[in-house]
Amino acid sequence: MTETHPKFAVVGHPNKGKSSIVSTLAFDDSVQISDTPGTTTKKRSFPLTVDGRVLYELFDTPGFQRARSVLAWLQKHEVTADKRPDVVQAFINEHRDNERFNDEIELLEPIMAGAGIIYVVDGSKPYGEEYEAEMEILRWTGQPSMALINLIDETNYVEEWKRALGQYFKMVRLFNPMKATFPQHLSLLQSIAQLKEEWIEPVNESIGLFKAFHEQMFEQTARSITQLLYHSLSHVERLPIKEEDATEKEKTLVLERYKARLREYEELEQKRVEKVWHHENLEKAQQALLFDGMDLFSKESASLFGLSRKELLITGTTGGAMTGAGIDLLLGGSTLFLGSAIGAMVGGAGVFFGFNELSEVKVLGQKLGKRYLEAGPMKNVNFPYILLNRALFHATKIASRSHALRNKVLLEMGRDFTSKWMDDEVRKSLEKCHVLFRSGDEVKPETMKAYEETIGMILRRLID
Ligand SMILES: Nc1nc2c(ncn2[C@@H]2O[C@H](COP(=O)(O)OP(=O)(O)OP(=O)(O)O)[C@@H](O)[C@H]2O)c(=O)[nH]1
Ligand SMILES: [Mg+2]
Repeated sequence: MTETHPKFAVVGHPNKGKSSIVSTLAFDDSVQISDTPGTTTKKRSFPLTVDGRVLYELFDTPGFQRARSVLAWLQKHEVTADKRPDVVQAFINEHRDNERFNDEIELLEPIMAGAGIIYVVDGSKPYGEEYEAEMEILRWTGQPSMALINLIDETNYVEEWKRALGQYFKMVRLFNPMKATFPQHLSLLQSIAQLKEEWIEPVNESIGLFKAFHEQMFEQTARSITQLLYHSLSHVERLPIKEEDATEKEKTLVLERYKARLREYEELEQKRVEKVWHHENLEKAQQALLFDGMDLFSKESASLFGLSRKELLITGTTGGAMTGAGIDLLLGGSTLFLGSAIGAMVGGAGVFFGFNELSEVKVLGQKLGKRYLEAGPMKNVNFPYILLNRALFHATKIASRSHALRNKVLLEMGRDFTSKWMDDEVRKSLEKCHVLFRSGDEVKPETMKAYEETIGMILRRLID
C-alpha cells in the first residue's frame, strides 16, 4: 500500500449514512450498515484498490456521542488557533483508555493521522444546535474538510443545512449513497481534490485510474456475457448408454443434465459479473432459467426479439433435416417428450414450436459398440435472446446497484426491458454469431471480439 494516496475519514452524528457513504465510495459491500444508531463502533479502513494500487482510502467511524463534553475539554485548554490541533491530540492521548470517549477517539484518530474530513448529515432532518459542537471539534483538528448532505427521507431541510454548514465547511455537497451514479461519484472526487493543494495531483491521478477501471468493468462484463452465450449455445451433453437403444430414463437424464448445465453456466456468469462490480455478498431473488413451458416460439416472443416467422420456421425444419446425416437415430421431439414427464409440462403450441426444438437428443455410436446419448447444441433460434435478455438485465441491475444496499436484489424483468436494447441493427449483428455458436463450429477470436463489442455497446446504452 503506497502512503501517498489520499485518505478521508467519514464522520458525523450516529445513523446518518456514514457507513453507507463509505460503502459506495469504496465499492465495498462488506461495510456494516443498519438502521440501529451506533452500528459502527470501531474505525475501519476501506481502501479502493485497483490492480494492486490504492486509489484512495476511506475510514468508517462511529458517530459522535459526547461532542459537547469533548468541546468543553478542548475549550478549557484554550490556545491560539495554530495550537488547536495539538490540544485535540492531547485530548486523544489523555482519554485513550476512557470508555466514555471511545467513539470520539476512534473518529478523531484517523483525522489526526492526516485524513481529510467528510462530515455527513441527514438533510431530511432539521438542522439543530447539537451539531455545532461536532463541527467545532472538527474545525479544531485543522484538517481539510467538506460536508455531505445525505437525504435519507423525503422531507427536505437542505437550505437550512447549507446555511449552517457553509459557516464551518469550505465545501458543501449533496450526495446520496443509494442513488449516486458513476459521474456523481467522479464529481465528488473532483471536489475533494480541491480541499488541499497537495491532493490535487494524487486525486486527479486516482480519478484517471478510476475511469479506466470503470471501462474495464464494462469490458469484463461484455466478455462474461459473450462466454455465456457461446458456451450455452454450443454445449453438448453426452451420456454413455448400456443397451443398443436408449431407455426413456436415459433420455430424460441426458436432458435434465443438459438443462442443469445451462443453468449452471448462467449462474457462473452472474457470479463473474457480480465479482467484476464488487458485489460479492449479494442475495438474489430470481426465477430460474426455465425450459419447460417456455413458449419460445410464440408470436409474442418472436415480435419481442424482432424475429420473423420465416426465421422461426427455418429452425423448425433444421431438426428434420439432420436425420440420417451420420446419425444413427434422431429422436423426434414429440416421440420423446410426449411420452415423458417433461412432455406433460410443455403446454399447447410449445410442443410443436417450443421445447422440443431446444436441442436434439441423438443416439450415437456403433451397434453394440460404445454408444451414447447426446443432447445439444441448442437449436432454438429464440433461446439466445432469452438468455441474453436475462444476462443484460442482471448486469444492468448489478452495475447500477449501490454498494450501500443490503436488501435482496429482485431480478424481476419488466416487459419493456428488451425494447431498451434491442433494435434491428443489434439483432442482425447478434444473429450472425448465434447461428455460428449454435453450429458447434470453431469460432474465430475476431468474431468473439465483435460480439463482445456489440454487448459492450448495449451495456453502455443501458447503464448510466
Ligand atoms: N433511504 C435511504 N436510506 C439511507 C440513506 N443513507 C443511509 N440510509 C439508511 O440509514 C441507516 C443508517 O445508515 P448507516 O450508513 O449505517 O449510518 P451510520 O451513520 O454509519 O450509522 P452509525 O454507524 O450507527 O453511526 C441504514 O438503514 C441505511 O440503509 C439514503 O440515502 N437513503
Ligand atoms: Mg456506521
